[in-house]
Amino acid sequence: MKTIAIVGATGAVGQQMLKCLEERNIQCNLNLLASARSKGKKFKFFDQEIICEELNPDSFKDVDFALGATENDIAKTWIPWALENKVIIVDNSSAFRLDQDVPLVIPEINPEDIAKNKGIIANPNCATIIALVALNALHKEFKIKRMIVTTFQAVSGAGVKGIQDLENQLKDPTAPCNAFPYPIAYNLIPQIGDFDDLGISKEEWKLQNESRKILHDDNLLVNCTCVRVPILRSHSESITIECEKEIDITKARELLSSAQGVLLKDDPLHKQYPMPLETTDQDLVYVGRVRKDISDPTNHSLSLFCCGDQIRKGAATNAVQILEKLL
Ligand code: 11C
Repeated sequence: MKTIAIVGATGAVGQQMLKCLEERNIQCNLNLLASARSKGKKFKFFDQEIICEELNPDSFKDVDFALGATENDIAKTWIPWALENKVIIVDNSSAFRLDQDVPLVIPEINPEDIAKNKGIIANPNCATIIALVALNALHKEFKIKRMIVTTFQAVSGAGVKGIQDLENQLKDPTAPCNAFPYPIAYNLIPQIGDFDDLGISKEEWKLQNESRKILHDDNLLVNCTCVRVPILRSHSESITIECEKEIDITKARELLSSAQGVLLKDDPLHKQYPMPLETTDQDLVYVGRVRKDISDPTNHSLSLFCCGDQIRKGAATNAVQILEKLL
């Protein structure tokens, strides 16, 4: 039986990885690794009780695969330890995503890239995963040249602290902000990550650079505004695409209705469209509000709205799907 380690096992994504392994019936020897603070915490996995251990250079001696759910600086510390022990790593941090030797994979889109790994496979950013799962079938048919995206990102993207900030501030709007620069309850914040000289945030650059890598298209144009909203764990995105081929809306809906990982919920006259409350704690990306971009008289553009669970498909589920391919 293979030995799998979850590194960062006690965080929101690490805990979801554990649940995903169980849900998908991945039987294994499981090692749970985290900081000294979490050493000794106990978690259930199938019918076993697993005790969390402190991450250290010897943690990877008998490990075959590691799922990484740590911040970049921690990932940069432990991943070399794991590589020395020939562990294959699926890492959810952004530390190695754009490295040439590191495939960046959404299993519905570019599973073939997994085979090019040299020990690390990177899991993309959650907003990127949700957008590209929604767009993949359209890209294959119409060839997207340009994307204009506005995201509405859940507080879970900032981890357990983000969830706690929202829950506390909904009860008491003066409760402190630990994960965000401003209160998030009854508010929204048009900043995710630091800005550069162009006024573009790190999260907005990720959407461009990661999408180019996953779709193997360095010319893809992406303009994005990332916004944090007071929603617990589903990201939503309003997307307009401009394509090489003329858009056939009926064909677009047909493609979306059978696209892998997508649930088409698109009947606006009956108030049927994706919403983050409904996409919480499940693995599909819901797509709706599919329509012509009426500002493009050439009929090469289309707009849609999509939602997906940030902790699941945006992070843990995608990583576990990659692991399944490796297994
Ligand atoms: C957020 N998307 O919602 C971020 C969290 O690159 O994996 C994930 C950051 C990343 O805050």
